[in-house]
Amino acid sequence: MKIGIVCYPTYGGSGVLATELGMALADKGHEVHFITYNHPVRLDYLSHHLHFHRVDIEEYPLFQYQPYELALSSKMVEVVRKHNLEVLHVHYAIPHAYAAYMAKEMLKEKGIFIKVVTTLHGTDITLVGSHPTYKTAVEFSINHSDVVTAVSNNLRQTTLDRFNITRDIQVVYNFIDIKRYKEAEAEECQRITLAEPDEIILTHVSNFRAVKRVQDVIRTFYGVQKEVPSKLLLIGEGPDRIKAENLTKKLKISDKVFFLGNSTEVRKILCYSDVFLLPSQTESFGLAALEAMAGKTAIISTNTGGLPEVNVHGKTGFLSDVGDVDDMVANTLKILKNKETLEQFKRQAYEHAKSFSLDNIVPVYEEIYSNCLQIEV
Ligand code: GMT
Repeated sequence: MKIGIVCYPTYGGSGVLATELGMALADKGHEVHFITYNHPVRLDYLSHHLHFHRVDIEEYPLFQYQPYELALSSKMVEVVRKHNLEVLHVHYAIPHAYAAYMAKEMLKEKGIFIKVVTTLHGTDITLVGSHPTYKTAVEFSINHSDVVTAVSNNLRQTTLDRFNITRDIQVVYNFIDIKRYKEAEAEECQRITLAEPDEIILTHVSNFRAVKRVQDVIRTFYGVQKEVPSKLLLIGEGPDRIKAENLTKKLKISDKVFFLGNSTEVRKILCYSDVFLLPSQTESFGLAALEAMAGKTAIISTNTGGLPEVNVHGKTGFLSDVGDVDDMVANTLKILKNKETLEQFKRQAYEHAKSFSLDNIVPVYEEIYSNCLQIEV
């Protein structure tokens, strides 16, 4: 099949998932075209099966805001026509689903009938999408896609609760390529460079937005390091990073906390990790937690959104109420009670991660594409 993938090319979960999906589809022989404003960060190679088309934006003095949707939908039309694409798979509703609808209508005028699959990822529904500024357009573009998927049961239900949806939404969980985690583990895991042999390593990966509650990560670590020798690694960049750094200074734990910035080496860093902290306010799925589980890491997370569908309480880690730092500390210490308990949680996390393996999920998307090609125009 010839598939166009539209996503945010950044470190956010939806862009990561879309990129991994595109690469997996190309590996299976499909022709995949990424259409986005920058080279996706996780796209490590291009081939005759894998292409990238940049959406250029023209600056014009009249525009206070550049009309990205216009540029994107025009680019979609151009790429669909030039490469005879059959399906456009757009990740994150805003503004991708809306731009895809416009592209579809423009193509229809030229006698080309492209199919549009929209995948809802989370904040496009829970935070930004349901805001009155965008709600009407988001609802319209969900209802006018050929197929709509959501990354968890919780996100599907939230979408149905918040919008007037007149169609089905299929749940397709996010996935990981478990083989690549095994490779990262097989390469030498340089744990010793970061911590003493008797020290526990806790990790957090995010884009440091308010929704991630990074200060709860720091506070949880503060409680843990009082009881157990440990280090905290934080990967990512974003608006709350400075606040988090200031909190580590205030709590006098700066020497145990490392801010590593954005990284494309997340898999390698996760191989050091014992416990992953994800105390988010809301999380439709928690791909970062799944990636940590694939790297054999136990999870301490909140019980919000789709997180309970990924992190199984008492098995892969523990769930706490949003903001209940004391409970997160107590749960982390339960996991760190002794070496055997920690190893058991890490093993169970890895085993559970396997059920979200690429080999199980990518065929679901392939089936969705081939089914939607059968939908009458
Ligand atoms: O919140 C992020 O880290 C980025 C955001 C995105 O769309 O780029 O993530 C959302 O999509 C991910 C992939 O499906 C999910 O794993 C995240 O849970 C979701 N984030 C939220 O719901 C806050």
